[in-house]
Amino acid sequence: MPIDYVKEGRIAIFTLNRPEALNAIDPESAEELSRAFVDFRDDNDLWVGIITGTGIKAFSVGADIKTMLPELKNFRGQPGAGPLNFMRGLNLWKPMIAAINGAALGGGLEIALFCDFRIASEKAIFGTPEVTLGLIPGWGGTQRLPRAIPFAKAAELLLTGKPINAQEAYRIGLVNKVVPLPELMPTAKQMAEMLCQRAPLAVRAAKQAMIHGMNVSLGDGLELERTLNDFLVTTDDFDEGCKAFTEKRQAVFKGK
Ligand code: CO8
Repeated sequence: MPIDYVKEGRIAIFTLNRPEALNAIDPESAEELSRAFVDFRDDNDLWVGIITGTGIKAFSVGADIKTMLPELKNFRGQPGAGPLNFMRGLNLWKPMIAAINGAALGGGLEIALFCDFRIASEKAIFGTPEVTLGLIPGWGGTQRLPRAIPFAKAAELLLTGKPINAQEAYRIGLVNKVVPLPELMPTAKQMAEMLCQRAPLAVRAAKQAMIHGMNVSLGDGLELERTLNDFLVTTDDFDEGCKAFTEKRQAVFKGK
């Protein structure tokens, strides 16, 4: 299977699993990943996702140049989420962590940018080599990268296609943390478990407010924040969070 999708308690783990092609995304991988993302989004028992790659060399080197890129001509002119675009229009508000075990290039970096947290192994590299192929990123990279890091650094990556190493990625704020490879998944799981202790509906509302808020006026963003909080104060988890604080104990959230 090009995508390994497993559920561990409240955590979903997606593993890009085509090591013979450095975990490049072919049409079958895109379809499987799309199905797994939808399952994760709709399964109430799952609260946090981790996405990683098989092997020590690559997280993912992006779209499969041999089998995926030739398809692009067939899908010209399709607005919104085309059949090859498995990250668009998902409205996935559950937190996602990218555990970047190696090269994250092109669409591989775009998958990492789709996530909220990026943890990298020391040997990981990051880049958008699409301009070397006569293309630009097509899974959100031109939009998410300049929102994630300073514009000049995004321009350097997007316009030159030259990769940067993990230390530079940390320095410019592209990744949250750099760890030795053996500590990568334990660190990602530790972060996921910490997120699972927070009120899940509040975590999702915070993500939704951040992402929508980046694209609207401050006034509209503040209104969205108010609307989300109007909903959160009606939840059982809000009552539980306040009660647990008063009783000096850890809150037990249910996502209700
Ligand atoms: N696609 C298909 N196969 C790949 C890819 C790829 N992106 N990258 C590597 N491979 C394959 C190689 O062909 C090779 O296979 P084989 O042994 O059968 O020849 C195997 O993986 C190992 O690769 P290398 O021998 O090249 O390994 P090296 O260590 O020498 O080099 C690199 C590693 C530097 C990562 C090199 O493989 C490379 O430059 N790869 C291309 C990376 C790239 O350009 N990625 C961008 C792809 S385009 C993209 O992601 C656009 C996304 C948006 C699409 C929009 C859709 C709607």
